[in-house]
Amino acid sequence: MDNFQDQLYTFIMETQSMLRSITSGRYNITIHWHGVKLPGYPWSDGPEYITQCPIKPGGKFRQKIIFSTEEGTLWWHAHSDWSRATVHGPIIVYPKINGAGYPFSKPHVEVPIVLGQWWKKDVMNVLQETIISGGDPEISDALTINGQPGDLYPCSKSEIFKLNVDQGKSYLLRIVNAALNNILFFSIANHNLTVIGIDGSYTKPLTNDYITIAAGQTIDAVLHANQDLNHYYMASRVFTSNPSVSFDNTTTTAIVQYNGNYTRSSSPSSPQLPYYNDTDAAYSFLSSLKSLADEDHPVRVPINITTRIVTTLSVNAFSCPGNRSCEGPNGTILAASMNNITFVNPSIDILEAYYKHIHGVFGADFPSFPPLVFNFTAEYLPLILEASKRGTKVKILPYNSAVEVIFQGTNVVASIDHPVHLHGYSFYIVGWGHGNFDKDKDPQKYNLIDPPFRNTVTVPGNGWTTIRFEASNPGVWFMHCHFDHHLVWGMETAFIVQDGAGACLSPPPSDMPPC
Ligand SMILES: [Cu+2]
Repeated sequence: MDNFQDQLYTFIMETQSMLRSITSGRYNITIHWHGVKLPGYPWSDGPEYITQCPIKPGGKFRQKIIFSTEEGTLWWHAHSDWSRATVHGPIIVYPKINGAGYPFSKPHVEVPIVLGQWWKKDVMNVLQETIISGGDPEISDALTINGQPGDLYPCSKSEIFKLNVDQGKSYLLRIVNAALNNILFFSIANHNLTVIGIDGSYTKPLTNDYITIAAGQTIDAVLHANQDLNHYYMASRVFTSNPSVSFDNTTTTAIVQYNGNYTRSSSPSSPQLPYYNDTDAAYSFLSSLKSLADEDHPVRVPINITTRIVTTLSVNAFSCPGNRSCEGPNGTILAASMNNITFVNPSIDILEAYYKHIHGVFGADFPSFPPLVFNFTAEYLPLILEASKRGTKVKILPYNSAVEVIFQGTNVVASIDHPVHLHGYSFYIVGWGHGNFDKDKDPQKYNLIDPPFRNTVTVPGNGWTTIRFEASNPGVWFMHCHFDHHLVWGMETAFIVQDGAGACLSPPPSDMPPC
C-alpha cells in the first residue's frame, strides 16, 4: 500500500479522469475522492459497504472521477478500515483555462503540506485492538508534516521536510489534514498565513498567524516570504475541547528556510501555537472564514427549507459482550451514534441494494429528530442514555430538496468536537454555537450572505452547527464523523438522493468489485 502514499494528482476543472486502482497489499481497499462531487456517479465514491464492496488483494477497479464545481485543494484517501493513515494524497484542481482564473494574485510557487498521524505499530493492528478492547484507540506516536515528524522526535532530523523560499516571493500552501482522529493547529514562526480557499472553494482572504484544520479538511493559504533571511519552524499540534479524552500531545515540525548567503540562527524560531484546549482560538478562526461571494463565485444558500433534520452526535457505551470486561468506561464497550442509531455496515453496499431494489439491506427510517430529547450538554447525564440502538438506517431526500441539517453534539459518555463529512456535496455552514441549539433564537443569527462552503464541518464538543445544501446530486452519499474511531464506532448515516428532472443516477460500471 505504501506506493500510493503522497501521489499527487492535479486536474484542470471540468475534466473527467479515469484511474485504475490495483491492489498489491495484504488488505482490502477502497479509494475515496474527498470533496469531488461525482455528479450522478457515486459508483466511484469509495466508502466500503456504502457505495461499493472493497477491492480484495490483487483485485482491480477502474474509477471514473467527474469534476464539476471544485476548484483548489482536495484530497484522495483510502476509505476502508484505517488504511487511509498511509494511503492518501492531495488533489489540486486549477481554474479553467479560459475561466476567471485565480481570484487573488497568482503565487510564485505552490507546495502541498500534508498533515498526518503515525503509529509505530501497524495501524491495522491498532484498529483491531481498538475493536477488541472496546476502549479508546491507542494514541499515535507522532504527528507528521509531509511524512516526517520533525526535530522534536528522535530519528527525523536528517529527513525533516524543508521548504526553501526566496525572499519576496509568495507560496501557495495546499494544506490537507490527513490525520485519522485529530483537529490540528498549524502555524509558521514570524509569518502570517492568508487563507484564500477551503475544501475546494474560494474564501474572502483571511490573514492570521495560525489556522485550525480538522481531519478531512483542506485549506489553501498564501505564505509571503517577507521576513529576514533565516530559518523558521512550521509546526502543528492537536486541538481538542476535551483533553480528558487521551490524545497525541506531541508537536510536529518542518522548516521554512530562506535561500541566500547569510548566517543562520543556531536553531529555527518556533511559532506560538494556540494551547491544545484553546477552544476560542480554534473556533474564532473557523467562524472567521467566509465564502468569497463575488460575481464569478456566487453564493446560493437554500432559503425555503423543505427537509429539516436535527441529529445528535454522541459517543455511546454498551455492556461488554461475553463474560469479560471491556476498556470503555466502567468496563463497557464504546460506540457512537447519530440520532441514537449506531450504524452497522451491511453485507452488500447500500448503493447496489438501492439500484437493484434488493430488500433487507438498509432501512429508510433514519430519524429526522432526536428520538430522546434531554439536556444534551448537561454536565451529568443518566447512564441509561449511554446505550444506543444498532441499525443500518438512511435518509431519503427527494431531488432538489432544500436541506438543513442541525448537528447537536452531546455530553453522553464524553463530549468532543466532531468533524462531520458529507460525500457528494459541499454545504453552507450557516451557524454554530456552544451549548444546546435554540430553535427560536439561533436561526436569527444565521449567515445567509457569505457562509463558508465546505465538505467537512467541525461541530463543537457540547455545541451545535447548522448546514444547508440543495439535494441536486442523485445517488447514495455517506455522511460521517471524520475521526476514524468514531466512524468505526458507528457515527454515520447516508443520504439517498432520488432522481429528478435532468439528473439521474448513472448505471454502474461493469467492474464493480464483488461483495
Ligand atoms: Cu466524531
